[in-house]
Amino acid sequence: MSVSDSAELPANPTDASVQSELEREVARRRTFAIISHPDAGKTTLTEKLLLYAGAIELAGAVRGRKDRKAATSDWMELEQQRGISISSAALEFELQGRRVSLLDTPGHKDFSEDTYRALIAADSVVMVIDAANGVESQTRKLFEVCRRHRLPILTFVNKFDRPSRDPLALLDDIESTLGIAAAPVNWPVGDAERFRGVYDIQQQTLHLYEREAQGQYRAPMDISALDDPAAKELIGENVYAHFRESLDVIRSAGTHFDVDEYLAGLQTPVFFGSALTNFGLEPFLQALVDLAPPPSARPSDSGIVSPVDERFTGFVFKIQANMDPRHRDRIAFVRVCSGRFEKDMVLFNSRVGKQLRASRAYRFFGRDRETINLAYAGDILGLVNPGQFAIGDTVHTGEPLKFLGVPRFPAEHFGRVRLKDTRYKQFDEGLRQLEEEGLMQVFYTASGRREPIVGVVGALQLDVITSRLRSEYGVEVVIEPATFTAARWLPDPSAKFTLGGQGAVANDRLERTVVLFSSPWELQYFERQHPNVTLLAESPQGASAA
Ligand SMILES: Nc1nc2c(ncn2[C@@H]2O[C@H](COP(=O)(O)OP(=O)(O)OP(=O)(O)O)[C@@H](O)[C@H]2O)c(=O)[nH]1
Ligand SMILES: [Mg+2]
Repeated sequence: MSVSDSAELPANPTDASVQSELEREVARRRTFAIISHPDAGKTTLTEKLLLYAGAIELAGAVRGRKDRKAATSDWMELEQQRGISISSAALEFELQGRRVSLLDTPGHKDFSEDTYRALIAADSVVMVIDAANGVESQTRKLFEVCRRHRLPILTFVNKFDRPSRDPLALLDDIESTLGIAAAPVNWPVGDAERFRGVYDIQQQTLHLYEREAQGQYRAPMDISALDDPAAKELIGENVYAHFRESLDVIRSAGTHFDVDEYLAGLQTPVFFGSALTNFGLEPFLQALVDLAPPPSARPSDSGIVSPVDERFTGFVFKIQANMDPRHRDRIAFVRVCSGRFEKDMVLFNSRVGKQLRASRAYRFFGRDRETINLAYAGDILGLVNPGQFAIGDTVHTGEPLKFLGVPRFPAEHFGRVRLKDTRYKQFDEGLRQLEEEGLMQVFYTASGRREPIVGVVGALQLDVITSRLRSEYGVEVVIEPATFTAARWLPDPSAKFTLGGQGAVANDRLERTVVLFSSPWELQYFERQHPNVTLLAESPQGASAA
């Protein structure tokens, strides 16, 4: 789904006289995803943006002491144990008259399917770069997806409280590695323990910070002029001289920020700071409010859908079970693409052609939820999902339509799940619900339904399955490696074929035939031997040919 230029949005979100309620509400929505290589600081930055937006009073930590509050967006038990994000989290809050929806995504490649789907739900992106590491491999891959969808990108170069690369070299890295113009909006003063703050290039002011012990509260900040002797003294002669030198280079020869270039995805404004110590956060948050675009029009199979189109449309980009241990329900996360959602609305799901009443709708703040009665294009809406939705479904009122392009990746890692106790019912229910989330695919071979094969995109997801079956369904399993590398559905049940080697024939939950191949070579051989047999890399409901 690419961002289209044809969105006709009113320029002034507060000009009530000429706008409908729908236009006003859409114009004030800002929906963005935070992306990067693992560990660059997405979750920490998310937490601090919430702090600076006033959405939380005390910032939690990704991996802290036991008595320290956890980060809002890493709410899952396994995330807190490991100090990494596993699943994307949606956070919605009000800020300066805007309705902001933020998606914190996992950086690890094993969870990248979830990240790609969150990107599809966003209108713009925050790209985080570790100041010591520069542009890393996973950032590069995610950037390519952003470019394909023409998503505007703001860049935050993080961890300047640690020894960092030269800021000029970092800009150069962004430009040469990613092929996008990088326009510094502010410039760092010092690094590591001599990191003092940032200089706002446009406003020509120095923002000098003091460290706040654990970064739980806002860091005290002073604003002064570039030549202020007191500021110079505070910064220190050497650091100041070096900073001035590189600032002069950037002011004379650097890329200048241009909002249209940013919105077109041709340029990324770059901010420097430290999410951990709360340096450089308010200028960044302000830029998000000022620069990030409102919802744009989106292509569907029946033409471009404008966000201010009266009818309600949206698509499911994520399903998550058991977010709230008290409710134990399954939530379908819907990105609203047009119109106005009302509680109890009768919606259609274009895949199943059935109507349903949206009687329970929520907005989310990490794990926390709030019942809502209304939502507008741009919002991330949570609908309680007793098995009605699959990832990629379009929900709508009015004439049928489908939004395309919610990615599904074929499984590449396989394991055999063995139940270690007798709670078979819970085991089966857990597998079914986690499969619905898109965490894995489940296949049954001759050894029966008690020892299914699961297929995942990244091997770490096997750990997630084991952990979540234990904590959410109360069943102990072990997952042993299975030597398959690909699964392919056979849409024609009467297709004749022979399978040699280590491959296996299995069924999915709906008794459809799936062939499990033990190597890419075996798959290729099969295709050559059976030119008339159609193989699908996805289950046939939302299938694309392999
Ligand atoms: N020194 C320093 N450490 C930071 C900063 N920001 C984050 N960290 C640390 O870096 C580690 C990773 O931070 P996260 O916020 O979990 O990174 P992430 O990008 O969300 O990681 P994944 O979600 O697993 O991809 C944690 O130990 C953080 O405390 C920073 O500005 N300075
Ligand atoms: Mg994270």
